[in-house]
Amino acid sequence: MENNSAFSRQLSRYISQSPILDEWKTSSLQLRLHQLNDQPLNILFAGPSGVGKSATINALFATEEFETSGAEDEGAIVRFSSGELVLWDFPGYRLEDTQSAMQLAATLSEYDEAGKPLIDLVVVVLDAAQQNLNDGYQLINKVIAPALGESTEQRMLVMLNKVDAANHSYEWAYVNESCSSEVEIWPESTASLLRHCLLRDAELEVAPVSYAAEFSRKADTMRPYNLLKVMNEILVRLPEEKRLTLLDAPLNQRALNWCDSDNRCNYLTQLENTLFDLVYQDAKDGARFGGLLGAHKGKQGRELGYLLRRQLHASLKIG
Ligand SMILES: Nc1nc2c(ncn2[C@@H]2O[C@H](COP(=O)(O)OP(=O)(O)OP(=O)(O)O)[C@@H](O)[C@H]2O)c(=O)[nH]1
Ligand SMILES: [Mg+2]
Repeated sequence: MENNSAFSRQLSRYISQSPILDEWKTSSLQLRLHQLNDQPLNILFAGPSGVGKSATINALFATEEFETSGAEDEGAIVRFSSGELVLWDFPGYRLEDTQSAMQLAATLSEYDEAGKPLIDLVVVVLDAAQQNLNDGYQLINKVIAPALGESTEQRMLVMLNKVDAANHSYEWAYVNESCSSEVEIWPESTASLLRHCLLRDAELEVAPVSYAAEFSRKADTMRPYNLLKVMNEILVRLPEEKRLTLLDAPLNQRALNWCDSDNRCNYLTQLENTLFDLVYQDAKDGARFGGLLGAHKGKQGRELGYLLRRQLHASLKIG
């Protein structure tokens, strides 16, 4: 089935079947996809207990299709693997737990056979609804930043989960099934505070992303909020050659999983652009012309844009 095929495999099939792409373009695109294929990618999720690390992984990916290890032992690191992607779900961090801090620091200091850092990205999840973010803050400041050193800003993403629970006084706007803009007022001020403190204490320029892995509604529906924004933030922090590995893993295809956002930007367009630039070398911002992905590169660029969107939308089960 189309939706279950790995992103790059299906895209490669579309490219070879396209009547519009000429022989030269077809082979250069296939070569590029080949270069991007099978690149190992490790993403580690860390944060205090109960902040929603596992919920975030489950919102992003169809984890039931992943191989799991470590889940049988309580308090152990759980690893989800699919193809070349490994997601590390670290147990909840507590300030006084020096052993788990040492285990995390040691993992972040590991190198692969090629001499590159084993962990490509650390996603720090914090609970925006919590009054006290000290555990999470110290985790960044005392454990992660010292272990990542100069690469901290590139290799760490800070995310504020549970925006739905953070602002207790706001009312869910049911009009058009969309979130009221106040939903982010409290998380946004928390994000600013975190940003200020990390700059002051660790000279780190970090912009936390607010989202909800499980946005709870009054009605019985529950779906994530700002998940495409999260996906973009993860993708742009990965080494270029590893980005396709993320899309090749089975993504969550629950209905409307990717649709709710703060609408400050068209996050789907952003994702399409990043992917287009990755596959069609020398392209910038999706080479859009008249809003059409790839059209600035002529007929063949437009065709790749069309094929890429088709497969991306199938992978996310949208549109
Ligand atoms: N309201 C709300 N609840 C959430 C959200 N995300 C997760 N939760 C709930 O928060 C609780 C903890 O989520 P988990 O994913 O188990 O948290 P965790 O960080 O993996 O916790 P540990 O594995 O114990 O460290 C669960 O009851 C989730 O249903 C969210 O966006 N909004
Ligand atoms: Mg968990």
